[in-house]
Amino acid sequence: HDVSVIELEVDEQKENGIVQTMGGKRRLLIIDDDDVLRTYLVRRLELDGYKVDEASDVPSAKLLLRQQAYDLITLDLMMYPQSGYELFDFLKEDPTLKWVPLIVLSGRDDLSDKVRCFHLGADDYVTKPFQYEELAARIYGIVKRTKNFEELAFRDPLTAVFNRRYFDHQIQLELERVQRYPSAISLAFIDIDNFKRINDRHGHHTGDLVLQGLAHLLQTRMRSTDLVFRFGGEEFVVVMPGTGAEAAAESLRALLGMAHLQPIVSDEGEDYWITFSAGVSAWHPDLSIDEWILKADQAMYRAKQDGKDRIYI
Ligand code: GH3
Ligand code: MG
Ligand code: MG
Ligand code: MG
Repeated sequence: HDVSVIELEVDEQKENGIVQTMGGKRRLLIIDDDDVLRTYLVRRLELDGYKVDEASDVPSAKLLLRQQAYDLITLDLMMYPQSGYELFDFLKEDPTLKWVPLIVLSGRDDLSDKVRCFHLGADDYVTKPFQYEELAARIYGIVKRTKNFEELAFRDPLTAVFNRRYFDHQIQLELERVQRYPSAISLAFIDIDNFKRINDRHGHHTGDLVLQGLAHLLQTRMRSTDLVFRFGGEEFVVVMPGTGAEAAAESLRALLGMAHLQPIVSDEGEDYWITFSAGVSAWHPDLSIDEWILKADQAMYRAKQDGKDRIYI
């Protein structure tokens, strides 16, 4: 059997100090028909803190990819009866798999294979034999970059809370969860009162600080399982899993009480105070997502009409 992996001497590894592990379990899929290599890779990667699944051919890889989300795939090209190339089309056609990072791990050192794989969407190409440490470093780098990128795409740059795009994505998952494991879930629509006046009197920069201040208050004072989103200008949405409407309204009233007691932001010796109005609605099985959001929005609107600075259900 040819040796696909060049093993570094153990002390060499230590001296180099290059073995980096990934915080939080990331899940990898190793697709290779070489049993020895695959088993070796799975063992090393698991020791480095990854969860690792393996497939020895394209059909079983497809099966796994349909059942499980992966943070990265390594793909062998020469496999039987279907070559690794046959997986590219499968990945490309599925919107949930299209962006999964992929490293080709192949014995083929041809320029044409490399060029073809990158055109097909591979993120990296490593030729066998390879050193484990180099592959691990490449996996680490790609997974980290992908995570940073996803993180950026889902956050509002001004306040660092989640953005509306992430809300659309996450609310779907939250609802699927409560449909499967029934429990309460509430949503609050929050809108700062007279925010335009803050901008007009003190300038846009102060307005921005106020938005950051409220985002911080929401992020730090709500439960850690609550999700905070900036929905638009001075509107925030909080999703509260496991919380009924009354309890949700109560925790927002407590927050409004804090805003009454202390300025939302102090900047260069100036204190800025705000109040906000909020509408809360609990989900129930007859409500679509849009109806659920609308209910909270309408409750917020009533709170505004009745004089602001209050929370309605
Ligand atoms: P109400 O009490 O009825 O909610 O009135 P309001 O003044 O808070 O609401 P309105 O919707 O009239 O004004 C919202 C303002 O928010 C208008 C817009 O200029 C400002 N705004 C939106 N996005 C930002 C932002 O990112 N930074 C700052 N500083 N202002 C913003
Ligand atoms: Mg092979
Ligand atoms: Mg508004
Ligand atoms: Mg407002």
